[in-house]
Amino acid sequence: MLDAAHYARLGLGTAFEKVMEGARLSPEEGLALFHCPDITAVGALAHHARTRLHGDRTYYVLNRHVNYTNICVNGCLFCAFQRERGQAGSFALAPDDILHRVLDDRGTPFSEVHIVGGCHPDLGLAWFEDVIRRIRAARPQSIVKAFTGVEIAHFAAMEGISTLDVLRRLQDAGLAMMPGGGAEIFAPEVRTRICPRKATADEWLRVAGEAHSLGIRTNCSMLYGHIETFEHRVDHLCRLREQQDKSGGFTCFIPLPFLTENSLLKLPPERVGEHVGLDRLRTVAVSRLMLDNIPHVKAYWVMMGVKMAQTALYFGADDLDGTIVEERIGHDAGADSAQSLTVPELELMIRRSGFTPVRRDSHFNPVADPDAILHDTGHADSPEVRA
Ligand code: MET
Repeated sequence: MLDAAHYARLGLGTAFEKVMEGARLSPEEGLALFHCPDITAVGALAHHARTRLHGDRTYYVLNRHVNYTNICVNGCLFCAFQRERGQAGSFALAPDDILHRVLDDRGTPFSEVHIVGGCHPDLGLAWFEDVIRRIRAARPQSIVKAFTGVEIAHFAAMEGISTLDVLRRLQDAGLAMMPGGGAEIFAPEVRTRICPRKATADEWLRVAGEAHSLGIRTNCSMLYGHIETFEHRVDHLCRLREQQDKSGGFTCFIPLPFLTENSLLKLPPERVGEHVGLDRLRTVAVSRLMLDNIPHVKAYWVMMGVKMAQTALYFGADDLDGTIVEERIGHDAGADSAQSLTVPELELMIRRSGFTPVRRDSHFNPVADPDAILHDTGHADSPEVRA
């Protein structure tokens, strides 16, 4: 499969050699991978890189998502989740609602609470500090992974303090890790069209670097398949790679396909549905190959769909994310996946794809005794939840 002459014929000779040597690909090589007509050749190269890093292991995590509000001042054009305050369908969970969700483990105690939401005009930093402290007290066995760089920048603007101070305060309250959203596409000519009010690329990257400097590891992402070009994708990946060279705290990259339902961002007819499946696989593959300094690439089953996420495991992805339990952002945009997957479903999904499932914690450490977490119920059995 990995035939040097074939890659040379495809115009990927130097990319092939560099991947074999573990050397860094140039932006031009990244672009050539996006344009290469032989997608299986691109996938095989990414699979080689993935296998060198992770063997046949495929990771999953026991987690629970909480989307605390869809009220958001940013109004990004691609976002189907956002509502104005007072608009039909808008919601904002009270701290007790969040705690109720966090304690509701549905029989599978999770190790990670993943919290993101809209940039709400009124919720101040003290509100979030209090929520995190209460979650930590209620579920000490779960890591709080919360807030994108965009939300951190929003809190800082609201409070009139620096993003570094916001991060310090949230870390004191118990924030252990940050998810990777809000990166979208960094290139200003795209960013100003799809999310003009959102934190800029420089701000997002600066917050990531600040978090890393405090020992808060983060994920990173790219929203693709809308108005951006392959050049914009390569530029985005290169900027993440440069940031990782500087601050080193990115754990996992998540390529997020743009889902078109309920979005104000209308695609030109020639782009709608254009090779959607293959483009998703190719983007996973090129990401794996370009991001030589980011250990993990996620096939996020919520957005990709289960079958495509399984296929992506052969195109460079090594993580499927997790149990999720309840999800709004992707589903409001038309994701047709389930709300939740159970541990047996995730394990079967991985085994049937030909990989070895590894249950992990938020930092990708294998959970040594998978049963330990199932027996560590903490406060999860509190009457409040069972009632
Ligand atoms: N508002 C945040 C962002 O845009 C979190 C995701 S949207 C719920 O990054």
